[in-house]
Amino acid sequence: MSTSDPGFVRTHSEVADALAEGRPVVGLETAVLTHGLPRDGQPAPGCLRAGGRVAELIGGTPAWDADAPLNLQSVQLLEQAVRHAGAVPAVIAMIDGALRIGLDPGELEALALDETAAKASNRDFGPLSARNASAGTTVAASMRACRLALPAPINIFATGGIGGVHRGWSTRPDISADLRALATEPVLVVASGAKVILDLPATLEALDTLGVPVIGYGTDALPIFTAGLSDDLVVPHRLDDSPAIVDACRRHWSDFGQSSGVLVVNPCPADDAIDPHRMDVLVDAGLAEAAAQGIDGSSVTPFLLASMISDLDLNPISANLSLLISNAALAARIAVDWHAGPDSPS
Ligand code: PSU
Ligand code: MN
Repeated sequence: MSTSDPGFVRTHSEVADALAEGRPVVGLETAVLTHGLPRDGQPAPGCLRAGGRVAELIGGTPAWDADAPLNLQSVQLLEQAVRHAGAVPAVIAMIDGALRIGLDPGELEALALDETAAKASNRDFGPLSARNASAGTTVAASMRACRLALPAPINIFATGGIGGVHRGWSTRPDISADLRALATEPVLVVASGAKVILDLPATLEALDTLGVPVIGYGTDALPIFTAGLSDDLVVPHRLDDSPAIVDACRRHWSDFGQSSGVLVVNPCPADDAIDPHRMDVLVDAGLAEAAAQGIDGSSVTPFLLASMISDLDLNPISANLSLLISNAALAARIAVDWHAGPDSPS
């Protein structure tokens, strides 16, 4: 393992060198590896076709191995997309009790195969570390990790969809710590909106209350994760190119002295998106089944994804993979433009 600092927070040497030299770095989470994407399964062949969107963003047709774990290959494609755009990927996870910012390939593979890995939010760091556990990190946990990177914080991070306000919040206030992290950690997060199983209008309201700028990348409508764009939900701001997003963030943090995160929402590429009305039906059916089986809390998303994957003429993996890669690539372009600016603070 090559890291720059001993102790319970360690930045990988490749990431630390890039941060020291002011080169672009993009943080990536691993809850998607341990709890979001399954180990078994394939994207639809069309998703990986030569000349398609995924191929364009990773700089070649993906060398997909039908026998290797889907979750591992997906995160490897995210790293590839970040590198192709000219930035250094920093995959964040807890490994044997240490919070790691950047992993070696063997460590990533071991985590992908580790069925005992926990799902860590930031509240879980201390207790999980005390028992030397390994865990995938949520958006909240990964944003904290970005701020702990040495020798300088990482300020750009990509994920699939953030956590938010769950349906049924008025009887049980299940509100993701991702929202609190967005309110308090000055990190730009690129996501395709929030998880579809959430109460999306309530999630947008909460982001508003918390003072988090939500910026549609080339869209006025809220992206609904794998289901394309909302018919009726509007985001407060729209910016159409990466330099404008860099300007907005610089001014938000430096000129206006604010310390919240910034959420940039990027729609799932249209070719791979699932029809939103179809998605509504599937989510409702999946949630009802989860409730009937007594599944709740952080187990709901993996259950829902599995229930959709078993729907034979639908392949949510293609949509999920496609938006993850698209978000990683956009975050990397923003990171590159950030460092190409006139004065390039970290
Ligand atoms: N979006 C998905 N699948 C996921 C997640 C988001 O489609 O697994 C993960 C992200 O890591 C996010 C976390 O930070 O779920 C939020 O979980 P919770 O609602 O338990 O805070
Ligand atoms: Mn929750």
